[in-house]
Amino acid sequence: MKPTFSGFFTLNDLDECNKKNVVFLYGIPFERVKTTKGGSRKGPKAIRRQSEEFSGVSAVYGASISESDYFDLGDIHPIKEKKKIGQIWEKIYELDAKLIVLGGDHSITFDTLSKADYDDKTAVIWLDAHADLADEYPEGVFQSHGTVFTNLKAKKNLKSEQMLLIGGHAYTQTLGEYEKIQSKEVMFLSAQQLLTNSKEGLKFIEEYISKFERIYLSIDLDVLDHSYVPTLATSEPFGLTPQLVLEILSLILPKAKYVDIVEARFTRSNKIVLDLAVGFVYYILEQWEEIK
Ligand SMILES: [Mn+2]
Repeated sequence: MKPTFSGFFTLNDLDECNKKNVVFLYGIPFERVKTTKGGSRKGPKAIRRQSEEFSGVSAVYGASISESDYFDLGDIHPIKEKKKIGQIWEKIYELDAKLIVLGGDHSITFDTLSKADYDDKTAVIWLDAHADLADEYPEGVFQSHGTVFTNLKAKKNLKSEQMLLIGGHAYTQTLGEYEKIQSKEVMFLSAQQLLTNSKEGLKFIEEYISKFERIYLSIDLDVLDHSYVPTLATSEPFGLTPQLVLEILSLILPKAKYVDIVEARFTRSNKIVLDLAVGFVYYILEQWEEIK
């Protein structure tokens, strides 16, 4: 049997759910072009399995998960089931629901967020070591984990102010991306700014969020320092601590409608990244419970 995220009910038929304010979760076990070590496609299954081992009662977590409001929709194929993603969004807007998506590599963010609704009060925030703002990556490839936010900005006609990259610390893979950040094609708060003066950094995030009503949030686990997530395909030194990520999340989550967690590549001997991913999911649920 396929594992369900612990605390969630399996929901095979969307029409069966008519409850307001619920949380949906699905996985996209998918990697597009790979220039780096593969394996993030195994994330959804492994994270669900790890959720069964995880202690939700700790100094960080209360035991307040109310399981009747959480529904696991299983895994979705981003190309063959494009239509289904659109239908899920319709349901989410109808029920005032929220969505958590487990990747997959970072390209899967585009599969879901390109089907979402946007207005002037909507912002896209991504936590990431890199900008993912290439026009093509690798050369000749226009849809990959390196081009996600270029594609989303163009497709949805988003303004520079509507896009914020947080925690970049190796933030370019190409010179073009560096120029885009320099010329403020998106807003940017680096890992170094946050680590040097976290008070200032968190204040910047708080002020940014106050201008918006709805946030779509993408967490690339490589925003964490290399030492926490050495198994990732593209982890980098001088990144954020888990504690700082939690503090950032607590500011963003009250307005977040969507959160994805991507690039959870692990090895047989090191599965720490799976615990971090599960921990973030429970933290997200707790923060959302508080604003109900
Ligand atoms: Mn990324």
